Amino acid sequence: DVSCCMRQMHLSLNLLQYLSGFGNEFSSEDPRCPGSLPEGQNNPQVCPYGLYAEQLSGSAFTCPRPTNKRSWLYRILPSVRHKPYTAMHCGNLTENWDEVEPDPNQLRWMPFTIPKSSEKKVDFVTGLHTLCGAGDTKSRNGIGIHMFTCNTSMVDRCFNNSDGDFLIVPQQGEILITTEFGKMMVEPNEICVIQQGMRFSVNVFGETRGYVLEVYGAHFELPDLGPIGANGLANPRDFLTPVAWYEDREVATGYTVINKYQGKLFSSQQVFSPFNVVAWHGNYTPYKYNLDNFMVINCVAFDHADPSIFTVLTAKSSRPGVAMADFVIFPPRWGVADHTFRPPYYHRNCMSEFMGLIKGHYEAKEEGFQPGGGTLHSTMTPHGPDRDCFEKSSTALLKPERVADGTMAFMFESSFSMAVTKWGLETCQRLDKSYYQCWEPLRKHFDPNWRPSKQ
Ligand SMILES: *[C@@H]1O[C@H](CO)[C@@H](O)[C@H](O)[C@H]1NC(C)=O
Ligand SMILES: *[C@@H]1O[C@H](CO)[C@@H](O)[C@H](O)[C@H]1NC(C)=O
Ligand SMILES: CC(=O)N[C@H]1CO[C@H](CO)[C@@H](O)[C@@H]1O
Ligand SMILES: [Fe+2]
Repeated sequence: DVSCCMRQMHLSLNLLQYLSGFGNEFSSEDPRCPGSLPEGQNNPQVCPYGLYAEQLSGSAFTCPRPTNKRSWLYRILPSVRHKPYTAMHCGNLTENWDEVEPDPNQLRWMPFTIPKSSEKKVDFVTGLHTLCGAGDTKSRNGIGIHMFTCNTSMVDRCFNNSDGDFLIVPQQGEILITTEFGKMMVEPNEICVIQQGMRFSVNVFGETRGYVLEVYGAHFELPDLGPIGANGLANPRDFLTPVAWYEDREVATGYTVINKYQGKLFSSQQVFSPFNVVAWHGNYTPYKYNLDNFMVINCVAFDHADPSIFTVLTAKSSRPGVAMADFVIFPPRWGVADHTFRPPYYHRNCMSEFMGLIKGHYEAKEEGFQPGGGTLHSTMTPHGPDRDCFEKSSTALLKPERVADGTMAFMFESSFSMAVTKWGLETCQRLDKSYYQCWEPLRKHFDPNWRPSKQ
């Protein structure tokens, strides 16, 4: 069985990689070709095994060292050997943020529909639907949030995103991602990042759904830890990248490279598999991370720390401390705060907050917010616990308790004020128009005669 064999292969293919810091230079050779990585230089006159050398730059050449990213790929044929790109149908993928009028309301979506293969075959690329976003791929500043729902593997098709990085959050169904750097199996509760310009192809094993956060113009990095110190949150050692894997496969019928460029899709044909990299080295690679490895830090006395303590990865803007987008999770943990209203508090935020649910029940909304669905609370749009949550938690006996067991909710938090697409508001037909009603039953508790009790 193919999927089982892929899974086993994947287990033996992981390497530990470090996301940042001095010496974050890695290399990998396909074990079938020992010595395929040139020694002592990047671009020899003749590469071992008759390979071509090709550099993939993930940052401007002159970026300071901590943000300078590039990898050298040693491949059977260079990427440039392809026919010209032609425009293709973009389906529900868009970067047009003016399709519909702005909508500042709290928005909630029921789980997004996965196509049944009996209806039509939809693969990862055709199954990308843009929900919301802001900014501009051309000026390299912005984000897009997409849902992917698919039921078919990509066959002789790969995707190359010239616009930005994809942070992929599978929610239902594992995905096998073949990249120029090797293969990664990514299961729900794991995430992966495919950075700008890295070609990849997605295999699925059934009905598959997940979320994508795309950022234009920045790469994800680990947040600084400040007073937390050297250890905590997502630790660098838990990020994995694949080892080199190549196929020397000619495709007479044509292999399609789909390029997302300035928000639109283009396709080009070539006669060989693009996964022909025998060896690589550098610090610009795809990677994955298991959310169970997140070391949770939280309040152990009273009140709340801000949700930024749950940041897994951040894509920084040019303003200090302000993210284009943060990827934040709400993992299983202990709640121990004394004399505190423990659930998330009522608030309005200058950032916009998109939330998704991988599994379980989110603590501030036990019903309504379901795995595979989402919510968007836009810039300064008020939100917080529903009435049941407020009443229960205001009178609950406070003792140490487990929070969010069996649950993994996450947030894409962004400094952009995001536009929702026509697909998100209308076409997908998953918008829950009754969402606002969960706050309608909130009632007044104000008592002007209340006095502090004398003790
Ligand atoms: C766009 O989304 C709708 C609803 O989710 C779906 O029915 C339709 O097939 C999609 N269009 C394309 C071209 O994929
Ligand atoms: C992939 O995208 C990069 C830009 O990130 C572009 O330079 C390259 O030509 C593309 N390659 C293919 C084969 O699509
Ligand atoms: C590739 C794949 O797993 N396809 C699945 C798509 O969905 C149908 C049910 O609608 C399954 O039977 C297929 O196995
Ligand atoms: Fe919030």
